[in-house]
Amino acid sequence: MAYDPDNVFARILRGEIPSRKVHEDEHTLAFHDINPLAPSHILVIPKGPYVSFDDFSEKASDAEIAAFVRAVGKVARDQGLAGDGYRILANIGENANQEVPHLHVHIFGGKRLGRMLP
Ligand code: DGP
Repeated sequence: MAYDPDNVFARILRGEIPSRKVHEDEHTLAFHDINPLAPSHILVIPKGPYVSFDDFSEKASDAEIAAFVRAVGKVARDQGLAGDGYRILANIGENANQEVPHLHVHIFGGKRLGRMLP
């Protein structure tokens, strides 16, 4: 799938849509999900134009991948989630019901989460 430069997260990256940011660095941005499913529900996205984890894992530079992984861990720690635990999740494509075609990892925490089954 070609990257759609007008998807909602591209617009957040360009500052056209507001977001509640919790982290930003050269390669990544993290912000609160607009429709939180847990007391803490943060989305971490790369700044580059990647539709999903599928093309990110293939095309992103080592620096982008490292920054992204580091950002996910840092955001979880900064939100105070590391002690009690949390969940990270990425939906990829149709079978996973990915809604926004820009890679995002969800961080869920702040409560005892249900078991995740397909
Ligand atoms: P997914 O189903 O994995 O593609 O999740 C997309 C998530 O994006 C969903 O939890 C809601 C969130 N979302 C959609 N539009 C916006 C928005 O404009 N701002 C923010 N902060 N989150 C959004």
